[in-house]
Parts: sequence; structure tokens; C-alpha cells
Amino acid sequence: MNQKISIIGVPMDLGQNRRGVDMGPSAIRYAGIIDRLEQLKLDIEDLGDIKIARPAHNNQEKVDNLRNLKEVSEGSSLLAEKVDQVVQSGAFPLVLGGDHSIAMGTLAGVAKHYENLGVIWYDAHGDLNTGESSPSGNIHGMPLAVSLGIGHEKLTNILGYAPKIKPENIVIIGARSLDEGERVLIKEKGIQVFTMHEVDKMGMPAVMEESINYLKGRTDGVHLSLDLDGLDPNEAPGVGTPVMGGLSYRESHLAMEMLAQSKMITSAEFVEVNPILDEKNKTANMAVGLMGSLLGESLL
Ligand code: HAR
Ligand code: MN
Ligand code: MN
Ligand code: MN
Repeated sequence: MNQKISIIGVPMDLGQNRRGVDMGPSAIRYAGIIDRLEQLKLDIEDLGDIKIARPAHNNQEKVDNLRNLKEVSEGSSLLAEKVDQVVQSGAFPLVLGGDHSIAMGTLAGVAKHYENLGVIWYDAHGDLNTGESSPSGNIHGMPLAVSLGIGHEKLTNILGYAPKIKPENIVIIGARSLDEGERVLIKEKGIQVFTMHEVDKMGMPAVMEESINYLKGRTDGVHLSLDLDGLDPNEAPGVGTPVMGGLSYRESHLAMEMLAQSKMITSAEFVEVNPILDEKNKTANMAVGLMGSLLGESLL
């Protein structure tokens, strides 16, 4: 039987304050994700989009320095339930964002099915802030900390359990914008990070080989959380928080191909595609190309 891939769109833009990232799932579908994956002998099912609130207060409300706490928490809970069902059914969840706050929901739905879920966090940022450490109050800068059980209870307790993952099962790749509180947490928890400095020094093949070997021994499934701002903004301009000096398209393709060869990835999400800030849907097209590589295009 062919592997079943269940696509879930999450039109969430409330985890940060630039509108348009809620159109990410549409932009990725428009860029041809379904056709692309159907060519890979995969059984593709599009479950449509999770219903996300459109608050009248227009993103002004903060509780404990957490912007739109209620809506983000509720949206992530709905996503978590859907992802839980997909994993339960034996399919591979492929989640389309939406801002990166949705990773709290994806991980809540996935991690309950594994003893030791591994996470590859492919991102310019660490997303390890809390309401206390965040310079912005934007929840999309917090989902990795939340998944470790660190942060507001309305977020850490999605699906009624915490933590979702263990610090030693995480690998961050592409980081180049870390806040002070995030650096402290990385050191304190011993989280594996390949910053751009390491990628430049070691090269992507060695970074991926080390990441795969590191996770292979200690995990029973691995989730890929790919933030398109991990890529260089010259190549992926349609993101809300671009940071210069990022990963190239070719490095990222290689990374996805090596993950495909490793056969270790059991769920994935592609987030932060903002078509309003993009150039002719370039960033959504890039995301679709990377999903093709991750799901085995190069192995055929
Ligand atoms: N670290 C900054 C903050 O917490 C910027 C976070 C930007 N996050 C994302 N996701 N785009 O990686 O506000
Ligand atoms: Mn991110
Ligand atoms: Mn678990
Ligand atoms: Mn980011």
C-alpha cells in the first residue's frame, strides 16, 4: 500500500503582527502541491483548512505579553486534534502554515504517539521565547519552548499533556537570530544547534549527516518543522521576519533529500509563507519543491 499523506492547511496569522501569512496554505496549494506529490506514487488527501478565528480587535490584545493568546491557543488545539486523528489513522501529516505558532498544535497531535519524538527545527530563529523573554509578544517566536513545556499554561497544556518533546531530541538548523533568553535556554537544556556559522564551516552535507546520526539513536519518529525564513530572503522573500545570510535553495534541497534517504521523517510542517510579501509566489513554489524532495522526488 502507498504511504498516505494527509494535508492540513492552517490559515493562522495571529501569532505575529504582519497580515497575509494566513494565505500561506492557499499560496502553497496554488503552487501545485497536490499534483507534485501525486506524481510520487503517494496517496494524497487534502483535509482542507482548520478554522481560525478572525478577531475584531485586530491583534491588539496581549495577555502576559502574549498577543492573541486565546485565538492562537484555540487554533492550535483544533489543529492538534486533527493531527492526532491523522497519525492515529496511520497517515503522514503534512501541515501548511500559517505562522510558526501552529507548531505547538502539530507537535501536540504528533508527540502523544511517540515515546521520543525527534524534532528538526529548520529556521533563522530559535522560537524558544516565553512571554517573559520575548521582545515582541509574538507567539510564533515561542512554539519550541512551549513544546518543551516552558511558557503559559494555555499553550503548554494543549491536548492536556506536557511536555511534548525532550530537549535532547531537538536539532535546530539555520539559526542566525537568537534572543538572549533563547541562548540561555539552549545552553541550559543542551539543545543541539547548527547555526549559520556551523553550516558555513562544516557544509550542509556534514550538518545533515550529524543531525541524522544524532537523532537516529535516540528517537522513534522525527517531525520536520520548516520555517521558510530559514532560507535566504533573496531566494524566499515571502516571509514576515526575514534575516540576511540564510540557507540557499540548493542547500535546503540537499537537506530534504538526505532526510528522504534517511526515511526517518514521520510528519512535517512548512510555515511562514506570506504571499502578500512574496514575489510572484516564489516562496510558496520553493516550499512545494522542498516538500517534493522531502517526500522522495530524488529517490525515484
Ligand atoms: N525572536 C523574535 C521574537 O520572539 C522573532 C521571532 C520570529 N519568529 C519567526 N519564527 N518568524 O521563527 O519575536
Ligand atoms: Mn519559526
Ligand atoms: Mn511523547
Ligand atoms: Mn523564523
